Amino acid sequence: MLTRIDHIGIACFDLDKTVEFYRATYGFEVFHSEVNEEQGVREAMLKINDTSDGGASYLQLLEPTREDSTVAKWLAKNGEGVHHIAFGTADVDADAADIKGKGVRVLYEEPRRGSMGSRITFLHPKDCHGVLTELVTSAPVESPEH
Ligand code: V0V
Ligand code: CO
Repeated sequence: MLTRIDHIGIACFDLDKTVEFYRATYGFEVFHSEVNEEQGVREAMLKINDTSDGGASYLQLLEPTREDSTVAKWLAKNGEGVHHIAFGTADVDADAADIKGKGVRVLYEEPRRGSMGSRITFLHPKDCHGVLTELVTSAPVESPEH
């Protein structure tokens, strides 16, 4: 079951400048940043709010790390802007299988590694009324060691 907006992915040419815009304009701070080589992105997660399912909602600012990445290709065609929306679920495998059964193309056979150790997959934008849609299961919160 999809229980929250996990994040909105925003493609930009210059991550540092875009982070600074969100900080100076809205007061949002970087909660986490990382490079995901497989996806070809450098990203910053700005936490907007916690959610009732124990997760959170973020803005995900994305800068391409290589010319042949999906985000570089998209930026060249569209310029900066909203690139994808991501719904959070406790079980990305089950939701991806369910949605695939409804005739929507799921892009990965198995979920891949996403931000902060999450497991992610994508739905084809052409099957989703023009919106690249991601499904995310967050990494479990580590219980404190005794
Ligand atoms: C492409 N299209 C889009 C789109 N990207 N439509 C809406 N939103 C987007 N973001 C349209 C495009 O305009 C074309 O339509 C058509 O789809 C085919 O696009 P293409 O440019 O030929 O590109 P493809 O087919 O090579 O790749 C498109 C897909 C690719 C969606 C298959 O971008 C992909 O695999 N995306 C999933 C991975 C990803 O985006 N990773 C970056 C974020 P027309 O012109 O033919 O009508 S990584 C992330 O979010 C992480 C790590 C995380 O959350 O943790
Ligand atoms: Co994303």
